[in-house]
Amino acid sequence: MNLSFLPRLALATALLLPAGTALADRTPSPAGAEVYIVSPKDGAKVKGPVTVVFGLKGMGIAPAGIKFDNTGHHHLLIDTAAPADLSKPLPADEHNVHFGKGQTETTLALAPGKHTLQLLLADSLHTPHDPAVISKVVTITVEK
Ligand SMILES: [Cu+2]
Repeated sequence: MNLSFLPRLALATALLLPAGTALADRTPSPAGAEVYIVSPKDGAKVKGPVTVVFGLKGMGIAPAGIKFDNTGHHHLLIDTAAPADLSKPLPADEHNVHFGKGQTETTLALAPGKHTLQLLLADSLHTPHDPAVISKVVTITVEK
């Protein structure tokens, strides 16, 4: 079997990519895409349980595993900072909650006190888009 075409094919592919394009396959996000927390508002004092409503502009929602241009699913970062390296799939734990069915809100049982909430959209494989579509941090206080 003659595989000599393979190196040439790889070279041709590399030449088609714009300068600076990483070969790691992060999904592009369209210009102007924005994710935000509709409620609660930053600085809000609320009583638990807390319903968090997700907002998205300029992109659509698709369930995890479904690859479709300009879509993703929500991830809610609870009391944690966004990962420094956004080129990898997001962890899934109590601080990094995936909404892989395409949900656009959730209700959280948060302990009384201050909490931070931040939304991060990610692609079908749970990796943030490039550039990342990430919300401002919302800080709330849950009252007893
Ligand atoms: Cu995910």
